[in-house]
Amino acid sequence: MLKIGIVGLANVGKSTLFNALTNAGALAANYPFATIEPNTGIVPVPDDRLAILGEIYETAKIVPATVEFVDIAGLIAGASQGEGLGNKFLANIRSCKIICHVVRVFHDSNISHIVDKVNPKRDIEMVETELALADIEVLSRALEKARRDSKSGDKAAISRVSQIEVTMEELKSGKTHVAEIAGLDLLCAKPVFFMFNLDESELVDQNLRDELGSIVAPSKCVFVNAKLESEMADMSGDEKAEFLHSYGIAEDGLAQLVRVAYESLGLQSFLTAGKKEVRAWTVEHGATAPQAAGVIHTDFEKGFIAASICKYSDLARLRSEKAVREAGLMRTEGKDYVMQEGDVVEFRFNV
Ligand SMILES: Nc1nc2c(ncn2[C@@H]2O[C@H](COP(=O)(O)OP(=O)(O)O)[C@@H](O)[C@H]2O)c(=O)[nH]1
Ligand SMILES: [Mg+2]
Repeated sequence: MLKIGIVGLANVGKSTLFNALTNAGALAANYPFATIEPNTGIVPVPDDRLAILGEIYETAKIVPATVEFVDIAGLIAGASQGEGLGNKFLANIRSCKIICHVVRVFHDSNISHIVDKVNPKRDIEMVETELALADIEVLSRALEKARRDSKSGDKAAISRVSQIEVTMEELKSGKTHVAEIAGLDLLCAKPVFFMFNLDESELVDQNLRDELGSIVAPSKCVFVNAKLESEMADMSGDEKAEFLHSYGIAEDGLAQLVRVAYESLGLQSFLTAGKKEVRAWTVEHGATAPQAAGVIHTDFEKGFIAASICKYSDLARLRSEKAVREAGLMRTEGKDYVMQEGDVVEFRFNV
């Protein structure tokens, strides 16, 4: 499952957002250390296609793909040194696939800013510095070990020493993104995207969006208002759509966030559908049919024979598998087939 780690300074709206996204009841409070234990929540990936497939296949069982969010306590300067909440919560994001960096843009004199006032660029740099410092610490430990191992003349250990040294230098000289080193789960090696928490009144301000986007480019970003997101958390689909429309917004925070996380990681979804259930699955771009089968079950990959595939758009238009077949739009694909977004698939396999 895709695991997304939420980071950012304290009081930028992480827990408010996390609550809205997961309804998990994390504590949102005007206090720097409100979220002391990491909170984990699992949420369905929004996908309108599933309900339509449910109608076509006459099943009520709809299983969306899921993503996991980890909300951590806010970073303060010195977090990597074990001040405040220290390394403990930074360790919680090492297991995440991607980092969602939440940045405060909203103004509210009642909500204290950890430094002084709203300054997205400086805040981003502060968090990046803490992440880099935390990685430098991990690298220092790994370097000691690699140096010991290399004493025997072991080639792999010797090359690891230089790899670690190079990466440490990069981070010390201010680079914020580095290549991963096997086994270290470096925070600065993870893909990251930014979530700007804007004032309601500035949410659709295109100039502001462009300005913020250029701070973080080429990383992707999304724009939300955490308070609106929490108001939407309890709304039905129609109500939410109307609410979004009234603010001139196309997608809610979750939909934006998942879309951008998928784009950043090169992920796509495929669908399986039948009377028993309709379900969405996640694979990387470029995955072959057997690899996609392996997402469902490792045995499916090993025993892969073929896949019957049609496009979701054809199925949605023609309203039945039979009609798709009759129109010649159902294909049989072999082991070299590269999966496409929106493929509706039935795998054939030996077990
Ligand atoms: N005005 C305003 N307040 C917000 C917004 N987002 C969060 N807050 C408030 O800021 C405080 C800190 O939020 P929280 O989500 O706990 O921040 P965290 O420390 O990053 O987890 C809470 O009192 C929230 O209600 C926002 O978009 N606008
Ligand atoms: Mg929090």
